[in-house]
Amino acid sequence: MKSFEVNFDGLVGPTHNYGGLSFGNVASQSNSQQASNPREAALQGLEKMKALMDMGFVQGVLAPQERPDVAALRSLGFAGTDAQVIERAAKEAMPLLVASCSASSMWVANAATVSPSADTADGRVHFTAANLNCKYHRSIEHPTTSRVLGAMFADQQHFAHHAALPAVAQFGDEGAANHTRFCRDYGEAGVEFFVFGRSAFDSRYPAPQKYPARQTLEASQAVARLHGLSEEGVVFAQQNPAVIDQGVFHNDVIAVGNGELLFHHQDAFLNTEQMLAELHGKLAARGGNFQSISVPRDQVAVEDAVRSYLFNSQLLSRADGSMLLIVPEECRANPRVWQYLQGLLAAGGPIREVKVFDLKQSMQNGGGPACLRLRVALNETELAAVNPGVIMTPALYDTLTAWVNKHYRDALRESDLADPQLLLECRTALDELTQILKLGAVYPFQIN
Ligand code: SUG
Repeated sequence: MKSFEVNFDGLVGPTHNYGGLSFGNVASQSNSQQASNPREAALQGLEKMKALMDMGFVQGVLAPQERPDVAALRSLGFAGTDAQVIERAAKEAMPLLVASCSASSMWVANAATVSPSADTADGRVHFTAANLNCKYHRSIEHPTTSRVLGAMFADQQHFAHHAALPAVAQFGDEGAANHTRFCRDYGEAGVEFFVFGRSAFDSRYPAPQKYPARQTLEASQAVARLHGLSEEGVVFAQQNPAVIDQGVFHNDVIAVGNGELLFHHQDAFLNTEQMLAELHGKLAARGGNFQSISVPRDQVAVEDAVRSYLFNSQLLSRADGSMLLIVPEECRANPRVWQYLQGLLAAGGPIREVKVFDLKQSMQNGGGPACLRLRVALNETELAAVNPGVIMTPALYDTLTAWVNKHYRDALRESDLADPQLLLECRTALDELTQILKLGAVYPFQIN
């Protein structure tokens, strides 16, 4: 049976703004308070989805969340009508209003961890929504994420959904941003690679000094257990704490994997040689031939990787078996990174083509091409069981583009977030979106 890696991209929500909310994420902190352009952000994301669809990849779309999250503000003690809740939060606790307005659910690599059916004990595709509990503005995403994923992958014969892990730092889970899967073919059993930043219960593992390590070993282990993965099919590895302290807040800022290939920075991991040997051995036992490309620090410094998001790229397998790398414009703007990429192509290895996309609106909050997509490997039967409303087609692209142009503002500043009109605009837009994507009622305003 044929199988595919389907990329579900997060559609940027109408409140996209630069809130400076993510300590440890250099872009988020340095662009704080700048005016954003939600319309441009959403259109940039749609362009990427369309381009991949046009190249023949199966492309999906993942809906944004209801923001401002009035229910979250109510749970923090702001009361009255919805408009009063927003007004009071703006007056008494602006940072909480900003957090409740974040469109951060666009970075769907953090929505969940997904294990394909070939890897799991019960032969279903498993999803665990990420608790994202390191940052308040992201910790409020998972209940809606679970409902949206449930509406996209509803067939219980093929899809199993797990609630987010306990919402404490010891089980900090950031989803697929710290998870990659290696395989010979998407439909065959593979090796799932879980990368953690620290251990919550074992002090022998080092931890970063300056910035938080968002993913714990214990969270990764729990997800692997929930998904019914076998010991032969998993490898756990620790991120180098020194790079977390340089702004690598997720492993997908410094490494990306696909098929039999891991593309990573020399300084990405601890105990790299041992880890690569384990990956090689486990994939070989599954009939695969693991390969890695290590980018030397003297060609691309960690700082250049963080600024350009070279590794936050999408590594895609083309029909002829070669690979394509989707990178953000910032890679072309960085002479060292661009030179490295030219050399990589000239070397004639597995990566044969680099395509550049303008994702500046998202990049300014630390979200590149890979952050914007959730990968779900599916066989033909499973793909047929996915809600067809969320699979990108030329008609859906046109409809979504018109929907964005109709509903989104082209400028948003912090002071705009207090406008109760923004809430109404968002709800009107999202109500229409659930009809376009055939999701049913998934948002708090539709349910309560
Ligand atoms: O969690 N930025 C996100 C970026 C997530 C990127 N995802 C991956 N690497 N997979 C984060 O730090 C910034 C929001 C703000 O500051 O307005 C933010 O949440």
